[in-house]
Amino acid sequence: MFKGNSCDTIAAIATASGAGGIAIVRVSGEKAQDILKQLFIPAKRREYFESHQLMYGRAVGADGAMLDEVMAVLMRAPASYTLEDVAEIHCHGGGAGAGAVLSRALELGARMAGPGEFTKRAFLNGRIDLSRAEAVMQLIGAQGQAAARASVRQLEGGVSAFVKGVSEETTGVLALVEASTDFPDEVEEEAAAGEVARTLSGIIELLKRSGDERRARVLREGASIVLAGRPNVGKSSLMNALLNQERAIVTDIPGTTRDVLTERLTLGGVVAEISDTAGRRATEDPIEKIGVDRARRAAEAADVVLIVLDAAEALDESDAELVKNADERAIICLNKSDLQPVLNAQQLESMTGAKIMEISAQTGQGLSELIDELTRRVSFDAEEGGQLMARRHIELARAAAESLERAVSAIRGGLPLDTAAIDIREALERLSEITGENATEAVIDRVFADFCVGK
Ligand SMILES: Nc1nc2c(ncn2[C@@H]2O[C@H](COP(=O)(O)OP(=O)(O)OP(=O)(O)O)[C@@H](O)[C@H]2O)c(=O)[nH]1
Ligand SMILES: [Mg+2]
Repeated sequence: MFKGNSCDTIAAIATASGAGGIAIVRVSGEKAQDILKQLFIPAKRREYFESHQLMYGRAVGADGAMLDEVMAVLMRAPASYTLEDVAEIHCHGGGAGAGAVLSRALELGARMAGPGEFTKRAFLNGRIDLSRAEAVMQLIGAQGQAAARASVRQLEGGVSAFVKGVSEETTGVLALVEASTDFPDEVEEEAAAGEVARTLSGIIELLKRSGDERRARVLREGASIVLAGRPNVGKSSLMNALLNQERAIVTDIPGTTRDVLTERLTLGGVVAEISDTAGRRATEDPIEKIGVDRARRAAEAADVVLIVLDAAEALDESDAELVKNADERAIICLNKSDLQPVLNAQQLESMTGAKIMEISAQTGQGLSELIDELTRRVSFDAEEGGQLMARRHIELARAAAESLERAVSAIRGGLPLDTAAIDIREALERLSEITGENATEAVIDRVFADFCVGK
């Protein structure tokens, strides 16, 4: 672990740019207190720079002229975000006042902070581990409550605790491996090998589950739901009904929708994207052709595919193809079930194992059941421990699992137990990179480069 350059003092505007109630200038480092005392004049003398005491007063320039009317607070080390002396000056929003205050802080000896540099200091000074620092950034960018909850859990140390648990178990296995090589007379190698392989398999399972990329992506970015079906079955009508707004154009002319139309939808606290697409049919129209092609690609990449059929019409070839190719992502929506039925669920059941729901986009029949089903599919128990969210963590968990798999196959292949030790150590190494214990400067720089300035 190396230390930050604590002699230098950094400053930045910590709030988002643009109009807003307040804009905060944050200063951290040895000179923070000194800088605050020079640029801030409190209205009341008696509350003069007590730590963690919000003060009212004026921010002034070199000539003593007022830059802004502000509130200011000094947080003395180590009780601060960075563990250093931190000063915050709360200016009127809009950026002009904060800009002037920041310039003054720079004149007084601070330097402009890089992206995430305050949080980086919190990490380098040992207040938080790397996974918690990353949680701060995820929380800022969180889409929907589930992502926010997952970030908060990570901020509270969920990832650190998970990594610690897995590492301890793996270390236990390593100890057994080492004992069997160091004291061959006392440890029965065959029995030990069996136990090592079993325990490692359990750990591998756990790592793989926590590194499920699809669940992580759904948490980070939201699930994608795509409507598919032939023209005129009511895809756009269903999109509008689910969104509760007249978003897509609906007409009785087949081929109305030409392009992919995407909107946001929140289902059980998870943000999802729903896309309406062009009805699939063979066509000579070059524009429609492109639309149909895009529809196919959108459905291929989706987390959930809503296959829409017209219950008042017999199944045609393109319907049948969609139904036959329905996989576990599909929900078959038998739309227009308010009309005299020609097609029913029983007929379809023999063709597919996919979930079939009778609905009407027009009357709203069956829609709440469909929404429940969608919610169930896009939201999983985000409270469940151990789901990693950040790409970096997932890659490391996967690399650790691969190392352990090599260890298991060496043991199962009858190789001496100590050959597995190298792979087990490697897995432990990868795990410790998640919390940053062994992170190199390059890794740390990469993590913080994605942060915003001022955080
Ligand atoms: N009775 C009834 N009519 C419906 C229902 N859903 C849609 N329609 C009608 O079916 C026609 C086609 O609806 P759209 O939503 O435009 O169909 P689409 O699948 O988007 O069609 P394309 O964009 O051409 O692929 C319109 O006249 C709708 O009013 C329904 O549940 N019941
Ligand atoms: Mg349409």
